[in-house]
Amino acid sequence: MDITAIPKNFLWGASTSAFQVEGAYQENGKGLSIADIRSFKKSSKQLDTKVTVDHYHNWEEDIQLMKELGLTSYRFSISWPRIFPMGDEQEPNADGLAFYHQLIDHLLANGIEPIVTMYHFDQPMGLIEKYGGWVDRQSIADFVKYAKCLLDEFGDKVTHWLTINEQAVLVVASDMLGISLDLPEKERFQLAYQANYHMWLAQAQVYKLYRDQYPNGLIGPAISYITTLPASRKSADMVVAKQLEDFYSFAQMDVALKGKIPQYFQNELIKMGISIVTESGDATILSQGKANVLGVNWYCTTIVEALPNQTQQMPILKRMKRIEDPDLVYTDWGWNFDSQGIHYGLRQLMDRYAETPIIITECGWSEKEKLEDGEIHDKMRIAYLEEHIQQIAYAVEDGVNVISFNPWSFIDLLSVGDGMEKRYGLVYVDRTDFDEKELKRYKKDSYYYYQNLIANHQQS
Ligand code: BGP
Repeated sequence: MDITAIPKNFLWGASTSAFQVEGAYQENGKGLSIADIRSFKKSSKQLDTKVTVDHYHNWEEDIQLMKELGLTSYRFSISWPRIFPMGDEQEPNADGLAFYHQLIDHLLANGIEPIVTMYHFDQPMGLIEKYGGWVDRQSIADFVKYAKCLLDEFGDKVTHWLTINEQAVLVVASDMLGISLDLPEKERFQLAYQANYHMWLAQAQVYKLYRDQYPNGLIGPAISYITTLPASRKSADMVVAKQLEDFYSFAQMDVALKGKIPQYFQNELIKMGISIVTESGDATILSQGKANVLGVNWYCTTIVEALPNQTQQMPILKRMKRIEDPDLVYTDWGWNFDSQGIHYGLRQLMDRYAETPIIITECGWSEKEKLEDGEIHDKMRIAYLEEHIQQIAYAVEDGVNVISFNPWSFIDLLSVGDGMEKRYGLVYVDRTDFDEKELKRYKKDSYYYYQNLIANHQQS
């Protein structure tokens, strides 16, 4: 392994999100979010958000584990309903703010740079009940009010901000926005893409707000980037791969970084029969509020093949199919291990956004795991980390401006789809879906591997 191209001031981190680690779902004034409600629907089958790994009460121990690991950054999210329990209050919840003040202060005191996500899948349920959440234009003002509150409180100590996590995932899994998956497809996407549009306007206002006040700080989105590869060298496969990747990942990045909705995205909506309600002045809002850092959630590649006899008049989602590559290893949940994909993906980002700094906000390998004599021998996770870090180093060598690596996840946590069964952590938490036990933390083999890698890199 040769990672000498990675600069000495590189941030070595890890990642989590509030509803997946905190627990304390109703403590000290916290309201309920759509992530809570969504998890309660599955409470009889798997872990929900009520306790998870109880980071809310174990944050000091968890930061100690980060420090011992040698982390120099930690990407986490602030729970929106801990700050505005229903979403529409005029004043924030002081206890909520106090929790994050102590967390951030403690991280900084331990030499760990906080990378803070404002909204990671957990819009307050109050806003969804009141006016439908992001589908309503009022949601823009409510998000901007929340973001402004965070910037007023933490702007002097946090210099790395992420606005919205994986907006494209919210659109596809629209129940995370409070839009029923049972609606007819066209109607569901009509609502979801209107919500998507409102999120774009909201984040643009927050970019402007922050960059006007803190010209040296970094702020941007955290985008799900699924590098999309053609199944063959046939141009038909290459075109669908390009169009899918553009529609799903690059449209989100283009809006945030270039301040304009790309034509290829607008064309897709027309093909889908979707029309977005806009107001005059919206284009100016987008062009005046641009991100200056790119958060990239990168796990795997996807491979697509063009369906026969399809015309360009059909939406991209109907003109291709995803296929598995027999040469790649897949997790039990169908995510491949394709490390050169991150090198290729990062090169594409440089082609498109030049030297814009990039934070790898998520990247990780999931497994079902069980303690063996207090140990976890997570060989695949170590191999995944090693190969992906190597490929990132190659990309850096090529000139890509990656500034921080934050694998998913620092600690075992509630998986969005699969409860406690699907684990990603460097730190194991001894609990199952239904048996909380003592929530004891154990360092996995990957923890020691990463600790060693960071120390060697810093000493070299
Ligand atoms: C990303 C999310 C994370 C995380 C991860 C793994 O989409 O930003 O919150 O959960 O994917 O997904 P899952 O939990 O479904 O395995």
